[in-house]
Amino acid sequence: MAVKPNRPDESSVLEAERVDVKPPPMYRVLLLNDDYTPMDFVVAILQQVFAMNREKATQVMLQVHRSGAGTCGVFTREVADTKVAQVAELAAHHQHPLQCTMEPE
Ligand code: TYC
Repeated sequence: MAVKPNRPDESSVLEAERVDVKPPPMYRVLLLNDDYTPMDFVVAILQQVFAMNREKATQVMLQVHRSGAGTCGVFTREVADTKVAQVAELAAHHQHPLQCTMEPE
C-alpha cells in the first residue's frame, strides 16, 4: 500500500491510498509426448530448464509418456516464454521433435 501525502486540511494524518496490486497472470508450461525423443533427453531437459531433481524429472517424463502431456510448472508469462524457447532450442539442437507449450492458468 502506498502512502499519500496529506491534503492541506488533514495536517497530521497520513492516509493509505488503495493501489491495485493484482497478482500477475500465470501460465502453465506443458511438455507433449512424441514417439522419438529419448526418455533420458526429456529427463535432462526437466532437470536443466525446470530445476527438477532426477526423481521428479523422471516422474514428470513418465506422466507425459503415459498420458500424452504433463505440467513442467506454472510461471509468469516472461518466465514461461523463456522456458518454452529454451526447450525448443535444445530440442532443435539435438534434432528431437520434443514439443513444449504454454497456456493461461
Ligand atoms: N515417448 C518417448 C519415448 O518413448 C519419451 C517421451 C517422454 C517423449 C516425454 C517426449 O515429452 C516427452 N522415447
